[in-house]
Amino acid sequence: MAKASDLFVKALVAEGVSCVFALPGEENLDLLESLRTSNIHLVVTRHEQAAGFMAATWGRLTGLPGVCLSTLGPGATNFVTAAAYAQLGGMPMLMITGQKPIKNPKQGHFQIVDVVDMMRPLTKYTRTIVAADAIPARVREAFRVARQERPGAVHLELPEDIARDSSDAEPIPASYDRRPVADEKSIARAVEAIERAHRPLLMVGAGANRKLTSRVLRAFVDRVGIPFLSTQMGKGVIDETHPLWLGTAALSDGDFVHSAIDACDCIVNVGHDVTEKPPFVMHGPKPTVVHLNFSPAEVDPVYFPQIEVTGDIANAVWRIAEQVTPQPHWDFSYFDRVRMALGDHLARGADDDRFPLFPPRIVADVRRAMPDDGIVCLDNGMYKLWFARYYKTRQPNTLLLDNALATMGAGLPSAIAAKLVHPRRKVLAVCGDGGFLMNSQELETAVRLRLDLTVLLVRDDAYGMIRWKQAEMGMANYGMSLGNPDFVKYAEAYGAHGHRPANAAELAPTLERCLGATGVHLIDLAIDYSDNKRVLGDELAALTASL
Ligand SMILES: Cc1ncc(C[n+]2csc(CCOP(=O)(O)OP(=O)(O)O)c2C)c(N)n1
Ligand SMILES: [Mg+2]
Repeated sequence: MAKASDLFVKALVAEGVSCVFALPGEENLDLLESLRTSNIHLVVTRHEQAAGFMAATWGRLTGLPGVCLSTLGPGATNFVTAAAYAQLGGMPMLMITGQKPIKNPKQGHFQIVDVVDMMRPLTKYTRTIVAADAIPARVREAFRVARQERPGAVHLELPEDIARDSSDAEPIPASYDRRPVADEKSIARAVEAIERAHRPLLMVGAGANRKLTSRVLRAFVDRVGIPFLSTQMGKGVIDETHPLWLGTAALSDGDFVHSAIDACDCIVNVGHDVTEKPPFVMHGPKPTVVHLNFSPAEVDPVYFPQIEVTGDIANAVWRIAEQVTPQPHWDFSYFDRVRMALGDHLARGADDDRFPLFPPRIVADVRRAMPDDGIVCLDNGMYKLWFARYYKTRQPNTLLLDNALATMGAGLPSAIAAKLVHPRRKVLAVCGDGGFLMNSQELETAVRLRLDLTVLLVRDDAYGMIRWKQAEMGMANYGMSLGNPDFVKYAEAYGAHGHRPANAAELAPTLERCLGATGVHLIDLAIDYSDNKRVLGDELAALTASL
């Protein structure tokens, strides 16, 4: 007979778990003891939300569910935002929470929240483990469901008396399983729609960033010659320095990508689903939208594709590429103009030397400092739009951003997880002064783990993104200004290194130095958002109208 908590850990190991992000409580102590004697790396964090963001990012980057652990009640409620982050972002993640004894409770309702029910709308699967013998099946099912397309969050509650029980059950091995492939008739329909169109376009969404689709998509574009654009979470699947790149749907409207979409008559939408902010809004029968994804399209007032190709993306793209014959009636001349105008526009501001810094200059300096496989992890704020629009992403999952829950606070935790998954790659978190302070305590975790990591903190002393929206809506500037600590001293108090460029020219060498050094570095960088409206609003509207 084995102790139930040992069996639980054995089942985790059988699923390939090598790291657990945790903020333990007394209800987890048996499980913790079983983890102590396993080969699993325990990463203790300073907030459960951060542990959850890390586990979700682990899942996002590896495809294997990331695992996080918390106590009952307050620990579990702190997981809620991370659960939504994983669920909406399509990131496989398992949350394990403790619970008081269920067979013989002795403390009334102290700290008791119905965690399983609380997790129901935020997860694909949530269960209490009520018997030690049930552990193998529950763990296997949780992992199977978390990984299955579309991936997401799952939750298991392990009460302390069950954890202390014993069982002679063994973990259930994973079955041999392949993703189903699309039906030949749906492929034929897609091919026909593409060939019949005059101006077909390819759109790459988040789902394409989850699996190994990069090579086939690139081959599709090269062979068929159709221009492509991407959603924010689809960035990097095809190298954005490719000559057929038409940009990223970073803004809601009025950008060059939207002109291209308005002009096209067929969009092959690969890996997109409605949890990501819509890259385009469907109004009627034009354009023909071919939804190509692991799962069928969820119909929404703004998304109701006419053709669905459901099945493994890579396989479907490869088969379509084999069958599509480039057509003499295809006319990409308008898209060529869009591409030229976009290229000109993106180059503007890259060497602007104002201080505080102009966002395109920051993006340009970061791009020059980061190797192609370096990972930039964004929190949520105004700079996300600038990065999504300007940062030419060259490899899959090298610009991690959240355009699904779009929560603040995930920048630093996701960078910590990215560094743990890819210890040899350069990792840079980019955070606003608002979002950074939501989980800045994790600087301690990064320092304790001896990670080599840089945080670029763009400081406008405000909730800049909302201030921008407020101005766009013609409202008075109100309720957005912030005071801030001295971030250099703040970093140093954690045992990290603080830097504060004093002019635009100092940013590039500071980035270079931090990314090349060991340890945790924070760059406190003053940013100037005063041109948001001019560049992203008025200027773009005029330019796109004149195409
Ligand atoms: C958890 C959470 N709270 C609130 C919001 C709404 N929100 C989006 S961006 C933003 C401001 C972000 O400020 P900051 O991090 O300083 O970035 P900035 O826009 O100033 O560059 C807010 C409040 C959110 N997305 N997530
Ligand atoms: Mg700010």
